[in-house]
Amino acid sequence: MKVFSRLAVFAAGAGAATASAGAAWAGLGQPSPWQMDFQESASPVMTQIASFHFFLLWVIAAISAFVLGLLVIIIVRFNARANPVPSRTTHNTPIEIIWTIVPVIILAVIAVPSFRLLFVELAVPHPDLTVKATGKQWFWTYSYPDNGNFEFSSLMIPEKDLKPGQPRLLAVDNEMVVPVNKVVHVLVTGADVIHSFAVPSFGIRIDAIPGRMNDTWFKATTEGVFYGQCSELCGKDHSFMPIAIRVVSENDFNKWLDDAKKKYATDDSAAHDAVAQVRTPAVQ
Ligand SMILES: [Cu+2]
Repeated sequence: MKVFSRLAVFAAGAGAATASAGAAWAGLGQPSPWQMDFQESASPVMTQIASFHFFLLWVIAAISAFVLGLLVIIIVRFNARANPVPSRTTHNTPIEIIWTIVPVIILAVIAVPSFRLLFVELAVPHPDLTVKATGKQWFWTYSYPDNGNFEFSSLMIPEKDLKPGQPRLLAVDNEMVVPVNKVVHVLVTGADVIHSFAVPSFGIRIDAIPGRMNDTWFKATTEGVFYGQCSELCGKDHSFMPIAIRVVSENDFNKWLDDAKKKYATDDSAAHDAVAQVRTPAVQ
């Protein structure tokens, strides 16, 4: 009985968490223990992805409940004992028309918001700034082509060097920094093999392909640090090339830009490349 009461509490908790769009158990910008849902949204695109997801969840739940209901009716009313002489009916035109048309209507109802969301994700609004992210084995470099064109590498902080508050496998030495409430156009490419640039709280994920420039965008609505990970198997250190984006006020961003222009004036990515080569022979 104890198990059942615990299960009931768990189910109630899960229901409450789902009802509040998962806010209770989902981290903002990073995963949280016992997370049940998406990470909390910090961009208009992710908000739309989450609401489309919950809309679909209701559609799926209704269809599943309907099918389960039909099965229960058949099992109870039409088993061999309850219904010893079965009907020999093979066709019913009205029902056949209904079970063709209703699924078409359901698919159309799903398709409209689905395509609308796809266009929102793909059509980049006029950007306030552009950042180019290049996936390498196994770290990211970021450059700011319309703000001095400096470039810097972003490497994961090893577990032994983590400071309090820095999440394991996610914190990096040099974060990508962007201003809050600005449209950031992200150019994404790969330098060696295919990587993938993904930040759950912004609802972005796009492949970083050598020889090709992909692009995506986000508008961060909250200040803070938002983490993501390479999301395309790219070699032995695939799990150790996190993405960290620090969202700051416009003032702080301009201050950071001034410092960064000096700090990264000399291209240090070549040095990092050399370090990466020594540390881990590239596997193509
Ligand atoms: Cu990768």
